[in-house]
Amino acid sequence: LEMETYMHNAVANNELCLYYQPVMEVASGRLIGAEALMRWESPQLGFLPPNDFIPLAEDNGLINQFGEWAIREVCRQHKAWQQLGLGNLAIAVNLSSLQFNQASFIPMVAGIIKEFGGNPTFLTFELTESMIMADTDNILEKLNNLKDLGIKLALDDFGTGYSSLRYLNRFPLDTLKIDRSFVKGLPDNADAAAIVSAILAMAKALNLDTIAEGVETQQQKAFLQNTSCHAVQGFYFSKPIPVAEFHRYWEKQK
Ligand code: G
Ligand code: G
Ligand code: MN
Ligand code: NA
Repeated sequence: LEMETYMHNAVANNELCLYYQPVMEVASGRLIGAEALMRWESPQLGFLPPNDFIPLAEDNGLINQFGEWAIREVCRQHKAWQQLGLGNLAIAVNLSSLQFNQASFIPMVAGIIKEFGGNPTFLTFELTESMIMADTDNILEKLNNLKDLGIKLALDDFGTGYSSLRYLNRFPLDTLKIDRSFVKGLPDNADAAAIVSAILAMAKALNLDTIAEGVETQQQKAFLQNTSCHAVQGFYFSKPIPVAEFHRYWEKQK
């Protein structure tokens, strides 16, 4: 397979890059963080979004290398931003379940954190419901290991999976990311409004932070403000953008 051949050299040839989607605090309207989203700029295949190559990387195992690259890259980027005096933004990275289930995952992460001096208070890992619902007994231990390293944990696409509500308490999660399929119906769709309100009330009761994804309109933002969602991301603010563009976005809203 042609793509597979090129994929093996993507990290070595420095062809992967991260786009950053701004995350805004609802109450203040200020930029407080970003979600890092991988792209592959292949000289042979062109510019590829993650849905075009991550499934294959999960099949052939290269996701481990790609995922390790992404974690190191956000640590490097955060350090560069601090050295530029740009302040301390929270940065989230997506994990794939294959990567998370590797025996070497925790030592790999610990090694990167150590490379960058420890205490990564800026760093969040985004997990999916299926990852923490998997039938393996060391998941809690792994999540605790990540927390011990100082990493925050967010549950991505919340509401679309099969998570039992007791997992929200049992696992050391920090943040729920409300899936954009619910946000899409706001504010007029009564079911969407009820579901989002219920998730926000539950998150508050369980002391979990909340980020709503896929916010595209002022009306959606207003609904989330009225229901005390903590943070939002979506095309209304910005799509995921390259670092240079992200710098301009950051400067502009200061
Ligand atoms: O950026 P975009 O919205 O096209 O991302 C599409 C999907 O790809 C999302 O579900 C996102 O979680 C996933 N994705 C993006 N970057 C990464 C990454 O670095 N690692 C993994 N495992 N998934 C990613
Ligand atoms: O699964 P995950 O939440 O990581 O997916 C992030 C994906 O959502 C990326 O592909 C990103 O481009 C996309 N995305 C981000 N904001 C919006 C939005 O406001 N509307 C839509 N339709 N997609 C969005
Ligand atoms: Mn995500
Ligand atoms: Na999501």
